[in-house]
Amino acid sequence: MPFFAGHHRLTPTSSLSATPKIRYASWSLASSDHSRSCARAWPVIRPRAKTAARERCMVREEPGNERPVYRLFWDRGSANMAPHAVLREIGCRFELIRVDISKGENRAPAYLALNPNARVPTLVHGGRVIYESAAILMYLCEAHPDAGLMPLPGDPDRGAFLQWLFWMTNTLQEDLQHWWHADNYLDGEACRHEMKIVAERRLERMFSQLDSHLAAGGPYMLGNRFSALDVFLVMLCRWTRAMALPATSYANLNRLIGLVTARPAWAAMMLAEGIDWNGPLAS
Ligand SMILES: N[C@@H](CCC(=O)N[C@@H](CS)C(=O)NCC(=O)O)C(=O)O
Repeated sequence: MPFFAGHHRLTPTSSLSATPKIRYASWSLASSDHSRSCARAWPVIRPRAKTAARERCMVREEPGNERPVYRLFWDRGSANMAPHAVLREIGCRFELIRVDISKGENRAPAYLALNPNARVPTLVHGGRVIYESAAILMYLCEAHPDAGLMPLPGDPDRGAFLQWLFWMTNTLQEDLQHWWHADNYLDGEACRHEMKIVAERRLERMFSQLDSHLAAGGPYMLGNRFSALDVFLVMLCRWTRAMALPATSYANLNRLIGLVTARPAWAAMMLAEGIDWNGPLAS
């Protein structure tokens, strides 16, 4: 019983929401039988024995072994896009569980028990819960080295991979947050407006920097080597499409966007999330 670790367990509910081709189970957390005796941090994640109402989104299903390996809590077009596409690149079994931010489901106590930041994505793997899209990305890539989606320790490209991924998540993504969610930072409308202007200016510089990097050594962030970094970057590029200078305006970034969006895994992710490049954005 290694994962009797917290206060809740995940159970499916009977309602299902429809999206193209795939239906996703909605979810709830119920008190664990073991909640009183266990003090560790993470909720217990245990599906009910009967899962007839649950339809899983899995690729490469193996007969006789249909349990999803991973559960990804997501919303349309959100920071889950990259981990979601990477799950499909890897080809492992997984289940998508929608957290509808527009309905406040990310603030439900059940979800907060998984991710106290009230953000998506969250990945559940066995009894482990991981949030932060870049961390999930690395976790998946390292768990599936055969997929070749990131340079592992000892690989000369590893430093560049880590550098860019951390820069993207703590610098580029931060300014995208300022642009989309100035309301998270400032109270006054005038201040928010100014914050958006500054963020957009900073983003233009960052996308120019990326474009120069790709011009000098593309077409991918690691030269000729496709990696999860490219998927992460293209996710962030999509979030610029309502800006004066979207990422598609930069020739080398646009080439990268073309390469990544042509991949079957990316296309399947977009279809499953019910979005296109110009469609709805939750971020
Ligand atoms: N640094 C986090 C950011 C996640 C994030 O901001 N997710 C947004 C959607 S893209 C969210 O859940 N927003 C809900 C809210 O702020 O209420 C990550 O990369 O996972």
